[in-house]
Amino acid sequence: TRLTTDLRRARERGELTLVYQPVVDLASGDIRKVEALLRWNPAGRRPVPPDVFIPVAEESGLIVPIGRWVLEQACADVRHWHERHGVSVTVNVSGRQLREEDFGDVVLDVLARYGLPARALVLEVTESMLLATTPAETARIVGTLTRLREHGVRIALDDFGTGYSSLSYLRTLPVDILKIDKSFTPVSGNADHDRMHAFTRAIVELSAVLGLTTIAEGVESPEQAALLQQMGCPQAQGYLFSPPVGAPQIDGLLHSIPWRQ
Ligand code: G
Ligand code: G
Ligand code: MN
Ligand code: NA
Repeated sequence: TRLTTDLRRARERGELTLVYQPVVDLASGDIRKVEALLRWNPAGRRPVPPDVFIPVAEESGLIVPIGRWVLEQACADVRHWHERHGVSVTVNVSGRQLREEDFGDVVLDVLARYGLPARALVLEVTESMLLATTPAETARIVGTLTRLREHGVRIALDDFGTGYSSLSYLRTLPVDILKIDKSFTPVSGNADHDRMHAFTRAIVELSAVLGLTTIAEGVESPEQAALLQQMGCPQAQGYLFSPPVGAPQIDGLLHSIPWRQ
């Protein structure tokens, strides 16, 4: 398709960029991580949203070279943030990338070339990436993630709560961090909100019992942040703190955190 052809040239034309969204420690307000999110601004056209071009990139296989570029750029950008502020970068990874034979080597090579400790990198995977895999492929993905984890790279399970069998994947996958999908972030005023709060609380407690770090996504109000903190959720991201922004703006936020003033 036209989109695939254009996406194939996007990287060499410099049309791909990364923006970063802070992940905040709810108790202190400190920025602990930044999530790298890919953007595509084709010349002379409106930006194409990620939920449109990521699936195209996955189906065409272009996510493999694009994903390598994302990893490279994210590691280049986080170096300074990690040295000065102890901040890690979280990078979204598609099943297609994880199924590549050399994925583990590629990640370790990028870390080595930038002189980055493995701790500076978090890989975000989803439950849905395992939906269409054979048992052999699943075993290989688990093997790759386990190897990276032994080096100190952390693994986050993204969009938790939206998949089909969250608990079985949580048992299968080697995971350090659980990201609660924004549809579970408590909303006050919702007629059903006591019931929703019970779900959110149960996920936070499950995560804690398993020894995982919990991150709530889509936090937009101080009330939501307070409620999540009461539930025992340590970290959050969302428009309350910052939308995804360019690397220079992250530098600014790290030097003066507006929500802490
Ligand atoms: O802001 P938001 O619209 O950026 O992102 C939508 C979704 O697109 C994210 O939740 C994520 O699943 C996906 N996405 C964003 N950046 C990347 C990326 O670099 N790689 C992959 N595989 N997915 C990404
Ligand atoms: O990787 P993932 O699919 O979880 O990406 C998160 C998506 O959520 C991105 O598209 C990001 O732009 C978006 N997002 C980030 N913060 C908020 C928020 O506070 N509210 C809403 N509705 N969306 C958010
Ligand atoms: Mn994500
Ligand atoms: Na998510």
